[in-house]
Amino acid sequence: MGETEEVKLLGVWFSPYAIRPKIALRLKSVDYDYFEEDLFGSKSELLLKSNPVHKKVPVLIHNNKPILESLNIVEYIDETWNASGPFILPSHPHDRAQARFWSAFVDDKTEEVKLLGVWFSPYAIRPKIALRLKSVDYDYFEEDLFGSKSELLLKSNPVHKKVPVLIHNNKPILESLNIVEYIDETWNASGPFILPSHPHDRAQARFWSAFVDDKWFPALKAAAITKSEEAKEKGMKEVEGGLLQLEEAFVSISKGNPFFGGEAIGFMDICLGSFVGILKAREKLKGEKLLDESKIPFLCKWANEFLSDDTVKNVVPEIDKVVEFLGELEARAQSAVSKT
Ligand SMILES: N[C@@H](CCC(=O)N[C@@H](CS)C(=O)NCC(=O)O)C(=O)O
Repeated sequence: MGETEEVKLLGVWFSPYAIRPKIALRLKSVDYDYFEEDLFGSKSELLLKSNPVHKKVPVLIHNNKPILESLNIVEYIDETWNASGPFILPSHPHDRAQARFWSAFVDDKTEEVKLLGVWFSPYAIRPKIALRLKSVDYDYFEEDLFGSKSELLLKSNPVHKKVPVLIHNNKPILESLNIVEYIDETWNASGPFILPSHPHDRAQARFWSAFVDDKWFPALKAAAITKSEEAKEKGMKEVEGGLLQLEEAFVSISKGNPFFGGEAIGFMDICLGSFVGILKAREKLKGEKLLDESKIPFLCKWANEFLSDDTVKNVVPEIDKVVEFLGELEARAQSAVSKT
């Protein structure tokens, strides 16, 4: 190798993956320039340009050519600087295959992510979107809430016995928005951040999500099931009022961007967006126009942007399927009332 050799390593000090190329480069006595990334602030242009697929560290840049994935980088170092230092991979093909088998076992099998949900639950949609944003693979278990709940659900969430439940390496995480925050923090090195980075913006996102879950949606649910026409009318007024407040919040928070989270889907988008399917289904089923362009034009546009976003597509159930389900649910509730 000549003197024109340029070796750069992008990493973060705490990443076990970034340690690997550091050891390999030292074994081979290769000089390099190290660049510490700020994964909690903003990633460098060089990282985004070098690893546009995963946007992750480590990245080795050798004479302007990026090499990605830590173990791939280690193999590259072993092959490129083969004349210096000891060999890193075993010399016999069988031993090499074995080393690759066990390294894949360590990297691919140490993470066990399970999600318990039901397809129609707006709450269960939330972790699905978050896991997709972070490109996390997981095993999904559909619960039967109308039949019998699984042992795993009852054991994991003995307090509420509700979905969603995320089980990460055998530890359950409960409550949909709590799960979304956990996903954001746990897989912080992959995908975009879900919560805003500034504490004030984060506090605001949590305020509005609590408004949606504790006030707005419960009002819609109560108005939907009450038998009293007067209570229904009063409840729907409250729901519409809530949407007007959310419209104002959207205009102020999104600052002209398509989402609450800015250019990409964030925490509040996941929270409120999980109910868009239900609003659209109720409109089809009952002609109840809550997403009314003449009253909340920005939220209407946002709702369509949300549903057509790549991360959300195929996660939110089809509106017609929800319409059918809501119809069945209503028939079930009515037959229960007529039996009493
Ligand atoms: N606050 C909870 C609400 C979850 C929830 O209500 N899940 C419903 C499905 S939509 C459920 O599991 N219901 C079962 C039950 O009530 O027994 C969250 O955000 O996760």
